[in-house]
Amino acid sequence: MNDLAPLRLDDDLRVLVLTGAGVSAESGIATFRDSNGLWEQHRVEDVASPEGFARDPALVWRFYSLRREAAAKCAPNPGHAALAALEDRLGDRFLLATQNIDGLHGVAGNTRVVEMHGNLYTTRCSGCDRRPFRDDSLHPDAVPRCDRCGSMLRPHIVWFGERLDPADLQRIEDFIRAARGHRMVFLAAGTSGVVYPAAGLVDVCRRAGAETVLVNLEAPDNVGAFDRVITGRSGEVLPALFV
Ligand code: BJW
Ligand code: ZN
Repeated sequence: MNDLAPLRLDDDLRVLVLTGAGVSAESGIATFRDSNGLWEQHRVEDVASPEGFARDPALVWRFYSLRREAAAKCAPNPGHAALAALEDRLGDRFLLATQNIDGLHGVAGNTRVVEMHGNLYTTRCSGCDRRPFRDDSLHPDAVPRCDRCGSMLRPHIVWFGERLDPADLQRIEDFIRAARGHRMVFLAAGTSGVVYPAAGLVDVCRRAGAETVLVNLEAPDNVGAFDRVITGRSGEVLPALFV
């Protein structure tokens, strides 16, 4: 049964939030494991993997161009706003780790954000070490090239089989370590709990003594790891969760 009791905010509280595609669903952005994980008959793994990019980079750029175009029309929803308000109240006692690449947490006002899987509007070179750069250009037909070295450009996104940025993981680990000895809540919202290492954060936080809370439309794979499970839409549950 749903336990809708709000979480009490006190001066000792540290909150690590993990969000997934479900949090952006009410903004009109499709979740991953909708449509049986297919995109125009392609498995998502094929358009979001280094092997897929090597095989057909134009297809991958079409996929991400359409997603850039679609996400640009979307705005944060009340779930995003609730997390921005929570950061306002907690300051450095708050960290948001998101698997989403749509940037909507930043638009909503969150600044303490780790974009674990990259950013839809950032591009990098597959050949040289120029810094990843902000880029909202669309490439539905041809693969863009680096104007420094001529190699193919690619979205700055962590695909399957790719390593997450160690600095991002370190930032999350540091937050958890600093929260030891304090009251800590790990709150996951809108994620199916199948993609690692994000799906393992709940266990890491449990071991560090956190209370673990999940807000999701349905019970995901790792539901057993949570102390509290609230099934519902994040845009409706999150605004009522903190007092
Ligand atoms: C709502 C809602 C509403 C709907 N309100 N809720 C350990 C075990 C097994 C496998 C592995 C392992 N460790 C690593 C792996 C391999 C792999 C992996 O996890 N595979 C699994 C699928 C089995 N992981 C990796 O490859 C990662 N890399 C890695 O581990 O590297 C190691 C390494 C070391 C040394 C050298 C080299 C490598 C990288 C993972 C990157 C994932 N990237 C993607 C795609 C790119 C981003 C993009 O294009 O957008 O990121 S995959 C895709 O899944 C995307 C998402 O961020 C991610 C998570 O999905 P999410 O957010 O959970 O969405 P959904 O759709 O699955 O779920 C939405 C949920 O919301 C549902 O439950 C709905 O019910 C709910 N919902 N509306 C509330 N309104
Ligand atoms: Zn280059």
